[in-house]
This record gives sequence, structure tokens and C-alpha cells, in this order.
Amino acid sequence: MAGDLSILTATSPHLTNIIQKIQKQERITPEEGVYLFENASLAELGAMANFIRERKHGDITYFNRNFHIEPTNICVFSCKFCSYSKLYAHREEGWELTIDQMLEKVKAYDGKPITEVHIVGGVHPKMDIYFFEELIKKIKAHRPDLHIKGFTAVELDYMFRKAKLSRLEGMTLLHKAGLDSLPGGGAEIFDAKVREQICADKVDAEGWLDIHATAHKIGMHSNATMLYGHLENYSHRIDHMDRLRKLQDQTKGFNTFIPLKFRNHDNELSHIPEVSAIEDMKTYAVSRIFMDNFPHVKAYWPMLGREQAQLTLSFGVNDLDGTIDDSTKIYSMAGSEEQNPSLSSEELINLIKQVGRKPVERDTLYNTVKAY
Ligand code: V47
Ligand code: SF4
Repeated sequence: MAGDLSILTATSPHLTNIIQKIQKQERITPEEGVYLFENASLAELGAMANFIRERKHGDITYFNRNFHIEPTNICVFSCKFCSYSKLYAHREEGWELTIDQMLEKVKAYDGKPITEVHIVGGVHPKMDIYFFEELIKKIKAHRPDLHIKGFTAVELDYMFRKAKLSRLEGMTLLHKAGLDSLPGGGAEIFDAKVREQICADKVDAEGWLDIHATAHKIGMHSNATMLYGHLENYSHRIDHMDRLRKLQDQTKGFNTFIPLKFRNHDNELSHIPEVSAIEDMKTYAVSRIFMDNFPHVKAYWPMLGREQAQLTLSFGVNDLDGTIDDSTKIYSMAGSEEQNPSLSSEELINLIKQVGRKPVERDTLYNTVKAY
């Protein structure tokens, strides 16, 4: 369990002050967040983040059994970091699944102890809200206990606008059909100038936050991501987290914060070198320290690779995500460590145990399914 942070000999009065705040469970300011990124050593960040992680969760490390459905990679947008999408004009190079094909994917898990399906994909101009309403209803009719976590705010924004529905009307329609929660994708970096350079044409920060606020308002939970390691600086990362922290103060609807490392394979930002493992650990640690009102910080292991994912468990992360089969292509196409992100539950449990943590299988809402 969490020890005492006073063993840390702070290298500046500013850092001493931050350490004391953490011990007293006080919130750090955005300026202090930037200070940590710029001045704290990796060891100091690790100690602080781990202290908070153990105070919140002890050694527990969650994982869940889910699978992905990616309805299409055809997309009306052209995010520069995306290695996955194809424009509608080149749709013969991509894929478009029918409702029956997606139902077949769900049926392939009949009898298997899966608790969640994560549905996310490109923004296809012809797959509208009513198409997805029917899909969700059919999945629920087939397997009512399966939690449907689906659609980034980017997909939802487009669907709602196309159907001329308000965000509240659109979200309510999908929720009534059986959509249970929202994944955290599409957030990227909220700063308008950086967003303009990496994903100019999709929903802006205000829109992303408002869509999640709308979901929270009708009782749905959601996650939040941050794409780091491209054109942004430390202030942009902290600004991103600060906007999420403020919304969470109001709604308490976010479960998990997921920092996503930019991978540079085969996209329009391929000239940008990927950040180091040290930078990854710093980012996880500052996230855990700064996002005091987010219950969980999650690492997506296929993106980082198994060993780095294990390391994150000492830098604030208490949850490992990753499909247990190879159903997602978003990352493998961007150059993730794991080209075939397949890991049996036993292997995942062993990875967690190897670094002295306690694996706990959870459902989407962090109810314990089984402790190991
Ligand atoms: O928004 C796209 C990212 C996200 C690249 O909520 C890239 O449980 C790195 O949000 N390098 C979508 N990242 C995936 C996502 C997610 C993943 C796992 C769990 C959850 C959850 C959500 O993938 C996009 C974008 O930020 N992404 N391309 C790339 N080249
Ligand atoms: Fe489309 Fe998402 Fe790729 Fe952007 S990241 S181009 S919205 S699939």
C-alpha cells in the first residue's frame, strides 16, 4: 500500500511544495503540472504517481475481456496522424461491414466470457445514426448482457449533425437502443492551434467535451484519451488534462484517462520521431498526478508492447487494456509494438503478477468480475 512520500528528497522548494500537496491529497495547478514535466526526474515522478496509484487502488491492476468491431475505415476526415482511414473516393481500398457481418462477429463470441464490445471506426458518409441504432438493437437482442461501448465523439458529432438531431436527442436515441458508454477516442489534443495542424476538419475541443457532458447528463459513463508525442508541447498536454479535469468536476462521468502515444508508421506525420519510453513513463506519471478526479489511468498494451505496459504499472497506471484477439487495426496500421495484439487472459494475468501487482478482471464500469 501507499507509503510515505517524505523519503523523497526534493530537488527544489517548488517540488517540495508539490510533494506536500500530493501527501495532503490537494490538487496541483496547471503551472505545477508543467513544472513537473519540465523539472521533475523520472524517479520523482514515478514515486509520486505510484503513491497516488497505491492510495487509490493498492496493487490492484484491472483488465477486461472485450473485443472490437470496426464497422469501416472509410472516413470523411483526414487526420494527419491516422494510418488507418481511406477517403470515400478510395473506398475500394477499405472495408465496410454490413449489420449482418457485424452480428456474425458478435456471435463468434457466443459462450465466451466476454463482457464488452468496443465499436469504433471511420466516419462513413453513408453509415448514419439509424444504421447504428439498428446494429445496437440487434446486438442487444442477441446478447443483452454485453456492454456496448461505442463511437467516438467524432463519429457521434457527424451522425447527429447529419440526422439534424441535437446532441441530447441523438445521444438519447442511441442510449435507448442499447449504447451503454462512450470510448475516449477523438480527443487528440484540445488546443485549437495544434488541432488545426493535426486534425483540422473534425469536431473541436468544445464539441468533444459537450458530447461527453451530454452522455454523462443522461447517466452514461465515458473515457477520455490524449494523443501525445507529435506537435504538442507540455503546456498543451496539461491544458488538455485541465479541460477534462474541469468537466469531471462537474459531471463525474469519466471512468478512465488513457494517454495514447503517437505512432508514426505510414501517416502524414511520419517525419516526426516517436517519443522515448522515458517520455511515455513521464506522461503516464504526470497524468496520474494531475488527474486527481479520474478514478483510473489506463495503458493500451498493444500500442506500447508488453514490457513497457508492465513498466507503466509503476508510473500511475492501474488498468491494462487490449483486445484478447486481433480485431483492431487502428494501431497495428500505425506501427504499434504488437502487430497481432493477441494475449490470452492467462498471459495478461501473468504479466501483471510478474511486476508484483494483483490482477482483477473488471467489467466496463469497474465492477469486479474475478480477482486472481
Ligand atoms: O482518437 C489514431 C488514436 C484513438 C494513431 O476508451 C493513434 O477504452 C497513436 O480512443 N498513433 C482511437 N494513436 C482509439 C481510442 C481508444 C483505444 C483504447 C481504448 C479506448 C477506451 C479508446 O486512436 C484516436 C487517436 O487518438 N490514434 N492514430 C496513431 N498513429
Ligand atoms: Fe477518421 Fe478517426 Fe482516422 Fe481521423 S483518426 S481520419 S476521424 S478514422
